[in-house]
Amino acid sequence: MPIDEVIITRKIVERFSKEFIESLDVDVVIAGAGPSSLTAARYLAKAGKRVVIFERRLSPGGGMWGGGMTFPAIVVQEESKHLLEEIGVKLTNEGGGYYTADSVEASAKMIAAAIDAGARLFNAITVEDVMIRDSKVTGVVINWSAVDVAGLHVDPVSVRSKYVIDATGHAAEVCRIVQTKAGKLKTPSGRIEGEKSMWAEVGEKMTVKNTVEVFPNLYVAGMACNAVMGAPRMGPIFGGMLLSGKKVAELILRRKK
Ligand code: 48H
Repeated sequence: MPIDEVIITRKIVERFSKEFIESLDVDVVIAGAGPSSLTAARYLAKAGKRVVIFERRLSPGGGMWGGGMTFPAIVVQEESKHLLEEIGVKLTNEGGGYYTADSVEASAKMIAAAIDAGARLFNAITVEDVMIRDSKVTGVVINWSAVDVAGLHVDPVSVRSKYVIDATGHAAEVCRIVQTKAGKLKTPSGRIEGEKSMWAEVGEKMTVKNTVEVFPNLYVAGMACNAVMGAPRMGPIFGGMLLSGKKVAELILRRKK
C-alpha cells in the first residue's frame, strides 16, 4: 500500500471536523477530565446522553496519574471500590476498609471506559467562558490550550449544551467564571467559599454532599465541589471523586429534559 502524507493530513482534518461538528450541540459538556469527570461521563454516556469532555492538558486523567506525591498508587474506601471494579481496575484489599490500586492503571482504564461508553473527549482544549441566557448556563466557550500558553490574541468558539459540569478540580474554574460574570452562586454566601485544609474523613463525605447544581444548569463535581462550597481537601484517597462523578450523573439523569 502506498503511503501519502497529504492523505494522512486530510484524514485527520476530516475526522476531527466531523467529530467536532457533531459535538457543537450536546446534552452535557464536562470541563476537565479528572476522575470525577470520567466517572460522570461514563454513567451519562451509558444512559444515552451525548457527552463531550474538554480537557486543557494533552493527557486526560487529572490528578490521578501521580497517586500520592508521585508514588503511583491511590487509595479508595469500601463504599466506592465498585466504581473501579466495574471497569476492571485491580484492587488490593489492605484491610480496615482501605483498598489500593495502581494509579496509572486506574487512570488509563477510566479514560478508556468513558470513551467506550460513548463520551467524546477532546484534549488540549480549555473552557475559558460560558454562555448564559435567561440566567441559565447554556454552553461553554473554548479555545486551544496552546493559544493560552503562547499568549496569542485569538477569539474562542462556542459549544451549546443542556448542562455543564465543572470538574476542573481545585481551581473550580467554570464556577469562578460564572461568579465573575453572572454574580450569585447557590452557595451559603452566594460566592465561592474556598477549599479548607486537609481532613480526609470530612473532605471525602463533603465532596459527595457538595455535588450539586451551583447555578441553573451548571453542576459541580469532584474537588471543585469542596472549593466552591467550602470543605476540606482529602489527599490521595479518590473514592469521593468517583462517588461525586456518579452522583452528578444521577442528578442530571433525573432532570426532565
Ligand atoms: C478544561 C480544565 C480546565 C479548563 C482545569 O483535578 P482533577 O483530577 O479533578 P477531580 O476533581 O476529578 O479530581 C481531583 C483529584 O485529582 C485531586 O486533586 C484530589 C483528590 N486532591 C486532594 C488533595 O488534597 O489535593 O482534574 C481536573 C482536570 C485537569 O486535568 C485539568 O487539566 C482540567 O481539569 N482543567 N480543562 N478547561 N478551564 N481547568
